[in-house]
Parts: sequence; structure tokens; C-alpha cells
Amino acid sequence: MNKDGGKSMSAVIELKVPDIGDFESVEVIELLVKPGDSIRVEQSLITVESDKASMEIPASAAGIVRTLLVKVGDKVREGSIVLELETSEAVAALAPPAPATPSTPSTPSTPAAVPAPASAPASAPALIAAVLPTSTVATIPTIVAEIHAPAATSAVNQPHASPSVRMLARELGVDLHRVTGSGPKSRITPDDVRAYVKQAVARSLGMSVAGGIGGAAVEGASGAGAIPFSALGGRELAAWPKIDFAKFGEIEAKPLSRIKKLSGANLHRNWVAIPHVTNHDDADITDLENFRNILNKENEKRGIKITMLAFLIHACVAALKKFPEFNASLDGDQLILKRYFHIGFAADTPNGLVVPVVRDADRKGVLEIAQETSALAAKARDGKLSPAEMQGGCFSISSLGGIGGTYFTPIINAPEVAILGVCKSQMRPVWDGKQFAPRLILPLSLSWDHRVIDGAAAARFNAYLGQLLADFRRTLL
Ligand code: CAO
Repeated sequence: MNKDGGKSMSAVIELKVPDIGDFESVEVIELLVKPGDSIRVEQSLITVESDKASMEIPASAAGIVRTLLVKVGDKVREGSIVLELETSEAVAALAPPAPATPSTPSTPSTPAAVPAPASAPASAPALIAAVLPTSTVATIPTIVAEIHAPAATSAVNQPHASPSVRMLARELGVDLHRVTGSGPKSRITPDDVRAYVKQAVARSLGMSVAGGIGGAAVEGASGAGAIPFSALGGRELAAWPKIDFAKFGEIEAKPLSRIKKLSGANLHRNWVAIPHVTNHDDADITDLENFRNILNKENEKRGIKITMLAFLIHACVAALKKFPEFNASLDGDQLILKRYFHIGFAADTPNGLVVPVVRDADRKGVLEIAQETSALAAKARDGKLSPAEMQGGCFSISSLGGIGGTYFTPIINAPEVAILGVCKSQMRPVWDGKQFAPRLILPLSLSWDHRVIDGAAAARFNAYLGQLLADFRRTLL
């Protein structure tokens, strides 16, 4: 009976895979519900994995699962039917009210309230921002690095590991069945996988291994598809210091946010795997800053604010056109040169660093780019960026100009091959041939992948970018 005393109407509907960004098809790696389960709106149904990220597919309606139409290992794409759902007004009432604050985290086998109003589902990063740093499951498509217990419907004998650990294992060619987990409930941790590889490589090289990282037990010595960094020089990395900090004073343990955990793993990989070099340079932006101020006055009434970032994106596109190897990615022995210009920019958010992408920046004017970066930055801070808004970048800019600093070494955002770091512009005395003149100088720091780019090309890229910023008319050429 419904709340008006009428009879509940039930219907069977199909729940489908929503827009999952740029991915053609993705593999189902986990089933999080089973036939007969009562599910709520936004409850995670399955976990899918691309070569880059894992996402959980949420329910767009509440009801009772009648038939599950996918299994682990299936490939799905946008529009694929995940399950048939029996809906009724009664079960629809299971959908949670819109709470003002994040709800209690749930586990896959225990549906719980979720922080999304049925009428306006929150986007993935909104939930990332909302998630508490405990063992939780995201409730909408979101990049997850979260470890959770296997659902009752998971394939029997599946190793107990998170999507990110499985991805790591696949990248390293490790069969997870061979690795014993050291985490809670024997969960396999990233360190367990690394320790397995380390031991396997050490055995095959006839080296002795001084203890496994994370205390993982290792069975068998085969299956390592890559040589770990620590084994390359025939020397072991020292174990991470384990210190009881409380011995020295008061402490507080604060778990990392999901974004920090995920970006931390990616940054670590990129820093270790890519031979970085950073070239520093200066650009004279005195005239550009005057022009920017004029434009901002003109556009004040329209509510458009143009920051240096928009000019930088525009100028970087021109530099990428002149130096195409910077607009590329390595794919084995091939260099993939891109004919499109999607520019990412690092955005600092309360939950960590994210990189929204301005698509087709070559087809947009500075005003349009300014509006887009400001909208994307606001969405990033509110945790409302969709996965699609963070994909497909060709080149990234990390601007600390609003904060300060002089130069720094930005870490390349793989699979990109270069990133531009920018710090705060400052008035400096510059010799003009006759005298010192006050000029506004913007510090540039370009990090590049030495497997793809040479130092001379990097110096030319920076010099050209400097010329463009010094005389912006050159971007028209
Ligand atoms: N030199 C001097 N001032 C600058 C500047 C520069 N290079 N760049 C921006 N500014 C000024 C702006 O003009 C603005 O001034 P007003 O408020 O007086 O108008 C102020 O700094 C704030 O700008 P902003 O930072 O909000 O805007 P933005 O478009 O420059 O940047 C964004 C947007 C999203 C890039 C920025 O907010 C941000 O998150 N930056 C941090 C990125 C980061 O963390 N990088 C590190 C990655 S590695 O860990």
C-alpha cells in the first residue's frame, strides 16, 4: 500500500551502465548485489575496471534485484544492461532522503543510506569528497582505491584485494592467487604485491631478500612480469622506517582521503617510472598583465574573471602545435602524437589534488577558457567533477601563481609527457640594454619525460612559451 492507502504498483525495469566517460568497454570485476537484494538509489551494483581506473556503477532506481545480467569478467559499455529490477512505490521509499551531511559509509553487502537525493544524484567526486576515511564503498561511478570485503556474490576463490591492487597486480603480471595477503581478513595490499614481485625477481636473479615489504608471505617464484625498481641496481631499498611517534609527543592519526590515496599512488608511479627533468625559465608578462586587467575591467559586468591560467592554456596550445612531441604519449616503442589539444590543470581541493581537463582548448578563445576553468575549478572544489571531466588530457598545467613560490618540479601526469608548473609573477628589475626596468616576471617550470623529449627541445619549448607570453599576438601566428 502506498502512503495514500492505494495499492503499490510494481514494474520490472532494466538498470544500465551510465555514461562512463571515454571508455569504450570496461570489464566487470566485482558483483556487489545478488538476485533478491533490496537496493537503494545510488547503491553500487558492480565494479568495473578499465586499464586506468575502477568505477562502481550505481543504481538509478530503488527496488528488488530480479535478475543479474552480468558476471565477473564480462565486458560492458554505456547502455549495457546490468540487471532487471522490480520496482514499486513501496521499495522506492527505500531511497534515502537528501541528507545535509555525508552519510555513514556502507559495505557492499550492507546497503546503507547514501548522500544523494533521488531527484538529483550527486556526481562522483561529490561523493569522494563526502566519503569518510574508513573502509567504504563509493555509491556512484567514481575512481576507487578503496579496499572492501568481497561481496557474498563475488566469484568463489577470488583473491581478496581491492580494484586498485588487482590493477597493480595486472600491471606487474602477478597472479594474485599466489600472493598471501597481510591485510585485515588476509586482504592483499599493494605492498604484498610488490613484495611478491621483489622476491620472485630476487629468486630468479639468485639474490637474497632481506624480508618482504609488508610481511607478505610468498608462494612460488614465477609470475613476475616486471622488474621492480628496487632490484634494478642490485640493491634493496631500505625498509620504510616504522616509528612509534607517540613516544616523542602527542600525535593524531588522520587517514588519507580517497583522492589522496589514489593520486598518491599515481604520483608515486609517475615519479619512479618516468625519468623527469625540469627546466626553469622566466616569461615577461608585463604587457599581458596590462591586457588582462583591461579585459577584466571590460568583462566585470558579465561576471567573467580572466586569470593568467586561461592565457597560459591558450599559449601552451600554440607551443604544443609547434612542438608536437610534447603533445604525445608513449605506447611501448611507439610515440602516439595527438592531433587534439585537451589541457588539464591541477586544482587544489579540500580533499586533495584533481586535474580537470579543458577539452579542445585550441578551438576556444581566452574568455571561453577562463569561464570553463573557473567553472571546472569550482566543481573540483565542490567535489562535483565527473570522471569524464578529468579524462583525455594531453598536457597539464600546475599553477601555484595564486599562492606564491618561485620554481618547483611538477610531476608528469602519465601518460602525458610534460607538465608546466607556474609560480607567482613578481616585479623584477630587468636590464633592457640601457637601464634596469621594472618588469612583471612569471616563473615557469617545465617537467618533461626524457624518454620522449630532449633537453634542447625543452629549452626551446620554454623559450617559445616565454615569447608568446611576452607578446601574446604571436599566438595568432
Ligand atoms: N602570478 C600572480 N598572481 C596570480 C597568478 C600568477 N601566476 N596566477 C593567479 N594569480 C592571482 C589571480 O589573478 C588571483 O588574483 P585576484 O584574486 O587578486 O584577482 C589570485 O591569484 C587567485 O587566483 P586563483 O588561483 O584562484 O585562480 P587561477 O585561475 O590562477 O587558478 C586553480 C585556478 C584551480 C589552478 C587554482 O585555484 C589552484 O587550485 N591552484 C593550485 C594548483 C596546485 O595545487 N598545484 C600543485 C600541484 S603539485 O602538488
